[in-house]
Amino acid sequence: MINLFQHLRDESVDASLVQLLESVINASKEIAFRVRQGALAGVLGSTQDENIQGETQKNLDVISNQLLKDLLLACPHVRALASEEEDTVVAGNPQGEFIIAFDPLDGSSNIDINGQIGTIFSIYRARENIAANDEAQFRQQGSTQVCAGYVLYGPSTLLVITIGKGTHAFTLDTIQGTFLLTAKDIRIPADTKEFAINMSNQRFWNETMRRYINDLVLGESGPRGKNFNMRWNAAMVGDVHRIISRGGIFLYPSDNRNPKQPAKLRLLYEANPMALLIENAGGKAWNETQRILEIQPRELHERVAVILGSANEVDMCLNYSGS
Ligand code: AFP
Repeated sequence: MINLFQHLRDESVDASLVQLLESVINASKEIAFRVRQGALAGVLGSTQDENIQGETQKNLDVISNQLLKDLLLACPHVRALASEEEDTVVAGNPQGEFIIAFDPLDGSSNIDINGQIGTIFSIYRARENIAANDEAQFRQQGSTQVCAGYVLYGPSTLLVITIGKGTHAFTLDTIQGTFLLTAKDIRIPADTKEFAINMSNQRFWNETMRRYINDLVLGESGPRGKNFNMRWNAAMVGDVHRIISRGGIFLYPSDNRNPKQPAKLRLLYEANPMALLIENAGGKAWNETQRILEIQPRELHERVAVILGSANEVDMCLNYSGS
């Protein structure tokens, strides 16, 4: 098996991008160690603080964010970084070629129950003639990402990454401390019988989404004519990995719980990187009206509806009549 950096060399990846990825990988290995230690490392539980999202920060959120910031700001190729746990953009080297956005620990509500959690990252080329700490650096459509990936801290620690040509998975060899290529050019089946959604929000969805999901639940006794299974990890990184592994559709639709916040998932460091990974594995990723990678970002922490996964099922959902 070849390791990540041999793979990147084989793919002729830009040396400065490789060095940036080394910073991400080194931080993720530190995070993986602490996740495995759990209570023994004193990383569980919550802080007294809230992030800009209004969410209580878990100790591991803060630790993971700091680990990534320290290593990324020490990398000369990082001009700026944005994080779910940082209110604003953090400037790096003004001559850095890249900017990076990340969710340091996606699935925080799973930390204290030993559930699946992960780090999601998204890398763009820096924009010239814009200050390193200007949010405008990150107002780039997801289709311009040069690299996107996640590290899933599960029974094994996995890196799933795309650098434009295909989506590949690497497994951390904890003895050697290296990520080894374990799945190359992953392809997501176009059809599926598995969906992922938080059903407790059903009364808040629009009528079409309620009918689409209801018909999945009706299975072979309803208009779909086949039975479906449901999974919900409460960590996008875990649900997306299942879809990358065996197909499915993941939905976090808009809802009317809070008119000021009709959507939950963040465009910059959740929806966009996952959309690139999914599309480069043959899947589709839309909000309710357009391809996620074509959304023009406006705010650093803006939120979008997400419908992604097996291409034919995403199409079915987006064009649902239910007749
Ligand atoms: P946390 O990181 O706050 O746990 O949120 C995780 C997440 O952003 C995404 O990873 C999940 O798919 C989604 O929220 C779960 O949302 P619900 O808790 O509303 O099901």
